[in-house]
Amino acid sequence: MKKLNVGLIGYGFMGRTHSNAFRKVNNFFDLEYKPVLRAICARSEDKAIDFADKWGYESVETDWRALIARKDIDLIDIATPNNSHAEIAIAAAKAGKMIMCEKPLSMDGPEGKKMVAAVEKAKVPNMVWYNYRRVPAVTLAKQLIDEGKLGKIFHYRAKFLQDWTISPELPQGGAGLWRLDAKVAGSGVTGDLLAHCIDTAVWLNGSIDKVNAMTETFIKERKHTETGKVQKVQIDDACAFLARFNNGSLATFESTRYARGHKALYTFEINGEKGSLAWDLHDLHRLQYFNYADEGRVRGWRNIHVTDGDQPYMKNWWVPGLQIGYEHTFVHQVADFIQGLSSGKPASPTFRDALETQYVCDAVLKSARTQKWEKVPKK
Ligand code: SOE
Repeated sequence: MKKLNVGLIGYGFMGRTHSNAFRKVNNFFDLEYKPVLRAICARSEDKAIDFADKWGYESVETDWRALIARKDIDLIDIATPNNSHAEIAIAAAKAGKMIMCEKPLSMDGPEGKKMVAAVEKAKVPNMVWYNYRRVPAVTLAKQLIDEGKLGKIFHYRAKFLQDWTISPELPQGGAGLWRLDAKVAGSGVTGDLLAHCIDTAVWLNGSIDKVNAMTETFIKERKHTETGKVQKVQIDDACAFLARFNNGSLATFESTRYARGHKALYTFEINGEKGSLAWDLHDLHRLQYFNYADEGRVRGWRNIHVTDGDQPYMKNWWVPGLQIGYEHTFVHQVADFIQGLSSGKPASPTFRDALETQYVCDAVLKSARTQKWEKVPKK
């Protein structure tokens, strides 16, 4: 097996999901390459050492430029907050490294465009970690839609609901809370949560033509962890938007961090002429399917337990009936990335694919400001 030497930047929640995936992928998938955890990079040396010990990285760096300069690194994995993705990715592309970048790709569309130009100019393999595409039930939804099982699609409905920022005492900024700081995150729920919904939606149902959005920031000021001062909150706490897809279907998208009782309730439902599909992250191994062609007496919603060997990814795991979970989606992402290296057919979403999501997010935020329908620019 060839070695794929990984240098990870960032040690937070996403650094853990990615590291776990790199470590496990060859145990479950037969691949041409084996990721080798060469180095973890973090500004704090203590934290980097601690992370390296826990996850088995061979070395640590405290400067990402030094990591990128290393000859023994093939792939740079970016798991840092959003405002550093572009600088790191562009430098890594110039150095000829492959890149896997945490979502969202960038702070906004124009920045994402520069990242796409950099990886395409350098011809380096690249991918963005929109992991929910690789939940087997979601991949099965994609297969069913592509096979025409839903027929013409009329409606797409998606939600991503959380409740972790309701307290006004919660500060903004710093480790763990940078998602509340617009300078670091770019936006609030739009870039953090709706970006997932948009990525899945565009993958399943094609491009979005235009959007009409509203946003709200419920808590207007929060103490900033880094300055200690009470500062204006500039992210969107909640966002809801209407969309028209190019295929003529109508959509509603909603996300908030103020839906008391919901932790990560990502759901979608798709209604077509011949059938419907529904999925729920809290029950991620199930896909609900309604097929109008079924005999009338037994027609109804099927609750498919996606654990069988002929369902996406599942032959690589346990035995039929035994389900997998969240972390496996990241393992699938690495497996597909590596298969893309071997086949020369890059796995999606590439930076270019993810740029489309960025453009939709920009149009959503613009529409919330203008209170008008906004066209999504072509990528
Ligand atoms: C936010 O709480 C968050 O961690 C997102 O940043 C992730 O992308 C999402 O998958 C789960 O929720």
